[in-house]
Amino acid sequence: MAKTKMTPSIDPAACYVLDYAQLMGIPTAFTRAQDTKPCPIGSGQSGICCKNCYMGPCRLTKDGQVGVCGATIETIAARNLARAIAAGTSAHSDHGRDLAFTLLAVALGEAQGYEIRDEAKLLAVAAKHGIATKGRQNTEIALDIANKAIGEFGQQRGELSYISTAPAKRQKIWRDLGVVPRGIDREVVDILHRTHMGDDQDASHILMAAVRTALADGWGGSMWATDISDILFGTPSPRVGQVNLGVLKDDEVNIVVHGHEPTLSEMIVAAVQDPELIAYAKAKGAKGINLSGICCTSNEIMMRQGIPSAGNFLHQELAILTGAVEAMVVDVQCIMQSLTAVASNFHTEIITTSPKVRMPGATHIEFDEHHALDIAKGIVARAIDNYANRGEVRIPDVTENVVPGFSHEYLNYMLGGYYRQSFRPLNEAIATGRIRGVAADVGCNNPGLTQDSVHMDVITELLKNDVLVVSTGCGAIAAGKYGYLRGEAGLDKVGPGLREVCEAIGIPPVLHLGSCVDNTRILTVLTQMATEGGLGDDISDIPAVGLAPEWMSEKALAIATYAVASGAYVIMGVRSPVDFSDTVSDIIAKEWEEKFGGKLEFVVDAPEIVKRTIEHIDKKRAALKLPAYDASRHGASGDVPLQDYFELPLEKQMAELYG
Ligand code: SF4
Ligand code: MSK
Repeated sequence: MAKTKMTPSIDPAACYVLDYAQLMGIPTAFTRAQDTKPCPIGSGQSGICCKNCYMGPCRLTKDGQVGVCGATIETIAARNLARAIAAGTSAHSDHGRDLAFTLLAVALGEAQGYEIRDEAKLLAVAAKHGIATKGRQNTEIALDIANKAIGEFGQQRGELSYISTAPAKRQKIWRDLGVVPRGIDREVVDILHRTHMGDDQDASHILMAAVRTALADGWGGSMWATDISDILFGTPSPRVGQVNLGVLKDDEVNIVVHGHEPTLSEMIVAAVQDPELIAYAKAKGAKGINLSGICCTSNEIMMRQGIPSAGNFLHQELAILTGAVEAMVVDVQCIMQSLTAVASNFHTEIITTSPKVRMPGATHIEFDEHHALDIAKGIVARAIDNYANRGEVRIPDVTENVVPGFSHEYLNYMLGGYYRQSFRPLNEAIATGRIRGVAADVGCNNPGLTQDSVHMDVITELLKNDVLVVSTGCGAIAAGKYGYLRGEAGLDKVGPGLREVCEAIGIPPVLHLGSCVDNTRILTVLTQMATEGGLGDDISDIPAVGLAPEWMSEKALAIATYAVASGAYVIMGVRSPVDFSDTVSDIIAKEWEEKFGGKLEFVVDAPEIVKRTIEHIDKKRAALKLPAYDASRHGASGDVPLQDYFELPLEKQMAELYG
């Protein structure tokens, strides 16, 4: 096994555990990423590869080359990107479908342990979809919502109903361009069909269909997933949590949940609090049962229950390497096949739970929402039994406090108060230049980069420049590891205007909005900012940028595409999957910008990502005729106290600031 040549991580907890892996000769994604050269053809850097039929595969490495069927480089690049977007859409949306079936079971009284925890959200979601609520039982409303959601997966004609919640101008753009999704499954199938050998051969046309599919994710399957999760498990609001491997306990039974779906993990949260199981753990010599999470399952239960996070995507193997994990319970997405190989060096049991996911070497205990609590208790008991098999442990003493839970609903309340819920103060802080703009730093870790380094370089620089950062997925966990999700802490690194806003409202400089399906919360926030007034009337008018600097999954491409189609400028890092085709690179940047007002670019270096982000924000500020950003106007004593300041009409605020 090769020694890691690149610094594997900026996280001291990761480095500590990786040193042990190195010593023991246990391979991890960090070493494999360096031992395995990515195929330059498959990655789009030095060529392009098509394997859509068995006359190929066709590897095109020179300009003008075509495949056996005559397919050009741009056709193949567009088809490959479209298929990745369809795969990402299918993963997010299938997650939404499973939640809809759980809600259906709850409505029918068939789901053990679940209930409708958030009645206000139930009513709000019903209103969005035109479902009657007056004089009806919650279960009746939930039944209609579940059936509406399930129906949208198989819908063949018409429009997905969340489309009508986008800004009016955006809806018109989509309708005029013919990209309004008809049904969620239909759009995924459409891409698989049109990219089959001998179908759509026009790169631009293929990619417009990919946009429609991505919109079926962002304004369809993912939005259903977020809303139904909130109905069943509660809409997140800020709570204190902890992140990093130090959340594992050396004297308790450690259970780590990993994947994406909150359905089973919420039941495990309930099961670990069962007095009988706690007593059972004590009888086995442990001091208690300690639950933590990895990846987006972790985000789901940290946002709602304050359950600690053992880390982001690249921490999944590392948690096992501590020797302290009795059971790692996985569901769907982002689960490395290497987990069982790493676990074979320790006592850790890997437990798969989804009917869709089996792993050789893992124990399969299939999840069924009709008996969820019993299944969760069985898993916890199994982990307790495994405690006796634990050997030496090495848990790095590294944790950080975090305050996650900034749902769109909480932001509304936080900014406007209970009686005047509103995004106006945020819009006004941007309009006056206290906040220069907004950036969403989202997405994965990628072992081709130093873990968390680009997330942190980008976030740090943007905060210094008074750019408010919102975050989801593994990017949010990264921000948490380095102190940016800690209430007022970290504000010494934040620009003066943003700092004032954070101090006045009492928020961290980076707002954790949830898991990767919860990028839809960002769409909702942007929609409300666009309709609130003062920042134009469409998402594309807002001084905001989407960033996925360490992305790795197909879901990230789907998210980026629906964000672009919604009007956002999105910059992804790592490398471009369409690098070898200038035509396709131009379509997703220039052509999409003309059509949607948003564009997709791939930029590797953190300073360049920051530069383009700030340039875009300033360009949007200028287009809105807002005052140019000037940090020297803020932060000095003598400023009008922010709360009073927000009470003034916008013209007075401008006069206050600019004379
Ligand atoms: Fe080659 Fe065309 Fe078949 Fe692709 S579809 S593998 S380019 S022959
Ligand atoms: S888990 S998709 S590594 S964000 Fe949502 Fe993290 Fe990316 Fe998976």
